[in-house]
This record gives sequence, structure tokens and C-alpha cells, in this order.
Amino acid sequence: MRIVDLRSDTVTLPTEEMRDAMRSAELGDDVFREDPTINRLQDISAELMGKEAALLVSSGTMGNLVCVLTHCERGEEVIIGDKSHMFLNECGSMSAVGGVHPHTVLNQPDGTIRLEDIKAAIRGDNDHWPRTRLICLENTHNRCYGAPLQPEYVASVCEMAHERGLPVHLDGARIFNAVVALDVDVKDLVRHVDSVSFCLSKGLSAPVGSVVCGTREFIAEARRNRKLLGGGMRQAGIVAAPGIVALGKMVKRLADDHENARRLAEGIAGISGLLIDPDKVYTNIVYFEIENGRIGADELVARLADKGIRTLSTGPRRFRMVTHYGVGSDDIEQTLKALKSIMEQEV
Ligand code: TLP
Repeated sequence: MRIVDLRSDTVTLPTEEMRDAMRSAELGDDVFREDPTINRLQDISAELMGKEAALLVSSGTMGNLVCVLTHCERGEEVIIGDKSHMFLNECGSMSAVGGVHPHTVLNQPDGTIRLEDIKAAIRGDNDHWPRTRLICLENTHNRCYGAPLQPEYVASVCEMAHERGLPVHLDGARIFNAVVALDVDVKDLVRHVDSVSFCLSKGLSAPVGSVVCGTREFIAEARRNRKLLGGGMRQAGIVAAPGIVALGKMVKRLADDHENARRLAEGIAGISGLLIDPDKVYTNIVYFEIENGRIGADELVARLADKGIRTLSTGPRRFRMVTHYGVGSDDIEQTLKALKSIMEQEV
């Protein structure tokens, strides 16, 4: 039976070209800065993002934490969306490791945070309060339907933050999905942010790795923090090599994933008992719900698995399906057929 894995775009396997690149990568000890392949990936990344420097890290979670540690001292505060991955899905690392306090503000359904909400959350000078030190955004926004943030919105947050002497960090795990959805240059999305972390291992299909970009000075300090976290990876050119292929070859094709997500959403909209707002499908992430009183989420997950469809529930009635390089249009048809037959049997 063909398995369709819609749990995440993190399940993507490396392409043949990536495997070849791994095999032939020139390697060295990166803690001595002597891995030419890592150096090349970092140079390519910095250039692509329009930043002075870049640093390879092991994961998106590590990239975000390294940036928070580099921007903030213990006891300082980060303003962050209440539905952000950094707040919800990174083990509370900023407080657990960094002693940094997250101050959550409401994420709107499109992944933005209202400017006035950010302004209201910025602390004044008071002996009782932590000091606000950083503002974080997420693009595309995982929990908020994979919505891309517009360049103008990111610029407006940065302008307001910079006027108050605050830097902005962008969790750009899926920044290239935003690039493709909005048809913009990635530089337009990151120009004003002070640090950005993006993933090679999600839709871009590399097996491992994320890259952090910022000023030379910022990256020098980030490198120290990466070391502190045990992230100095030695001959990790074997990780960087598929990352270089990912950046060169795998960005444009994300449009196929977006198209498949749209078809999936339109199909789901036609299945009785399933609820979806097809207007809230922006990139490669599809959320839908089961009508109250119908089959439970865990049961739907199990019954889909019996039909070769792997998916995740994100609540008692809520699901997320993510399209990616390993999912073709036939797989979308198979998924819709499976969903339809389960919901019909269930009535
Ligand atoms: N997201 C994963 C899970 O952790 C939920 C997924 O399947 O979507 N930022 C964002 C916006 C993310 O979605 C993720 C991973 C990360 C950071 C962390 O990246 P990794 O998994 O490389 O640590």
C-alpha cells in the first residue's frame, strides 16, 4: 500500500542529488571554521538573505534559541505571539535555558500580531518589571494556517521596534513558502529584521539543519551560544551539502505543494462532516475540523492510517495536513477518497 505522509513537511527525504552532494562533500572541522562546505552554505545563505553573516545550526529549535540567547540576558523579556512555535513547541527553551521571560500577545488568524498589541506589551521602566529586549515574528505562521506575513507588515513591526531600541527576530522556518506564496524576493521579507532563522529540513527537503543570519557581530556571538548548547558539529559539511542543493533547487517547486494543499482543502470542503475554510489555506498547511458529534480525532487518525494516510490531530476535533515533496497529486486524490469513505461509513 502506498503511504501518504501528511504529518509534516519535516518527513521529506533527501533527493538523489542531495545524497550525491553528501557523499562528495569536502569536509573539515567546523569548530576551527575549516569545513569548506559549511562555509559555502553560510556564505550562500547570508548573500541570499542580504545579511552580513550566517551560521549553520542543527535545527529550527536551536536556531531560535541561539538567537534569543544572543539578543537577551537572563531576566529580560521577549514579546512573542501566543500561537508561535517558539512559545508553544520549543520546550519553553528560552526560559528553561536562557532565563528569558516570554510575554505572549495575541496572534491574529493571519499570523500577524497587531502593532498596538505589541506596543502595549513593551514594558516601561519600573523596578518590578522585566525589561523588554526582543520582539519575535513567525513567517509562514505554522499554527495560523501557514499564513505568510507581508513584507510591509514585517517592516512596520521592525520600524516600531527599532524606534524603541528593540531588535526583531524572525522564525522563518518556512520563509521560502512565504517567498513563493507572495512572489517576493526573500530579502524583502527579512530586510528589516535583526536576525532570521530558516529551515533546510522542511519543505526544502534537506535531511538536517537550519541557518541563522544577522550582522557579523551578531553571528560571532551566536556562534558562541551555539557552542554553549553543544551545537558545534565538526565535519557537518555532510549536512551543509544537501542544504546547498535545497537552496538552489527546491525553492521554486514549493508552488506544487501550495497547489496540492489548495486541492486538498477544496476536496475536504466537499466532504460532509468535515469543516474547513478554504480561504484559510495560504501555503502548504491545511487545517480542518470534524463536525461536533461525529467520529473523534484519534479514531479518524487511526482509520486514515489503515488506509495508508498518516496525519496528526492538533485538538479533539482538529487536524493538520502538510503537503511536501513526497506528496503528489495522486496522493491528494487517495487522501480525499479515504476521508470521504470514512466519513460516509461513519454516518
Ligand atoms: N515544526 C514542526 C513541529 O515541531 C510542530 C512541524 O511539524 O511543523 N519554527 C516553526 C514555525 C516550526 O514549524 C518548527 C517545526 C520549528 C520552528 C522547529 O524546527 P525543528 O523541528 O527543526 O527544530
